Amino acid sequence: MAPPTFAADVLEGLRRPRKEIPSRWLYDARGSRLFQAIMALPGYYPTRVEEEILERHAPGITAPLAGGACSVVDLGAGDGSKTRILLASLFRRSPRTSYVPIDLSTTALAQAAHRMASRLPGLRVSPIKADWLDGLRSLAPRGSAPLLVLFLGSNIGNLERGDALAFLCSLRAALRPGDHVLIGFDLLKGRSTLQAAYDDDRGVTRAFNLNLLARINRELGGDVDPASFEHVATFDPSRPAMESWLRSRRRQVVHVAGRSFRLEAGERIHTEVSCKYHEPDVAAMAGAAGFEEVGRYRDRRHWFVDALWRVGAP
Ligand code: AVI
Repeated sequence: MAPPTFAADVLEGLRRPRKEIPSRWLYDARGSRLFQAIMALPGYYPTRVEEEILERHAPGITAPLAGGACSVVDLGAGDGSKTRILLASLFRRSPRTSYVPIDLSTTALAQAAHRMASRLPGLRVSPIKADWLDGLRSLAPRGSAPLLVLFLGSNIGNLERGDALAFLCSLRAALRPGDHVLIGFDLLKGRSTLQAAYDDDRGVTRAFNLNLLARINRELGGDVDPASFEHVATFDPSRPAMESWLRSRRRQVVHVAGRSFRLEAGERIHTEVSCKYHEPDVAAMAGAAGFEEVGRYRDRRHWFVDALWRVGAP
């Protein structure tokens, strides 16, 4: 199946009764920089709590793979700071460790590769520019070294629950016995904490979301006035999830790639879901996707879980 394009996703998404644009398109070069700024915000807790988990548990997490050769495959490497904590721990005990960041963003890949190579001299780094699963599949045929696949930072939360399970099943199918995955799940917590994380008072998340409209203008010849939209973050306890929207401040018609789209005053475009999990969901997902759970690592406040799963013998 051909990969989705920005143009097709935007044109199709704006035609729907509930207008929506998939969150993957938030990450152009400016969007990636803004997301890095979000990660540094005091209220965006996921970065710090996951760092705390990795600082405390890196030796335990990497123990099943320590000693021999191992490839650490990083899906959505971000700025690489969390991966570095794990890699440093593993590389100290296993000098034959290699690092394989996989990302669609050339900028993110170059940064991750450079940062890791400079901080851990001697580490073999082999970046792959691809969709996560395609990149992983492109590793086959590979040597006998087991993989440790990292899917950190609650990236799984940006997939609807059904899509998350489908993704994990595809991930499982691309791996072989002895491979491990480490996945970050953001747990449900108080509403005010969530609200502050997804609608910060410095306006960085607002700029991140509105950048999508600037990207539409730039890349798809749009005439959308970003000032005529506002960033809205809502909490849906029934799922549970935080959701991001762009809300039209007025009734208007916008043009994108030669097509017209009408928006009512107050009408919203859905741009992102960030699912929050209950701890029992984590074990259930491991089983449903065909993994064996090896360990579950939490921060002191139990706000976040990094789950270590293994592909068992057939
Ligand atoms: C990348 N992802 C895990 C972030 C999240 O928390 O859902 C994206 C984000 N959107 C707004 N703030 C952060």
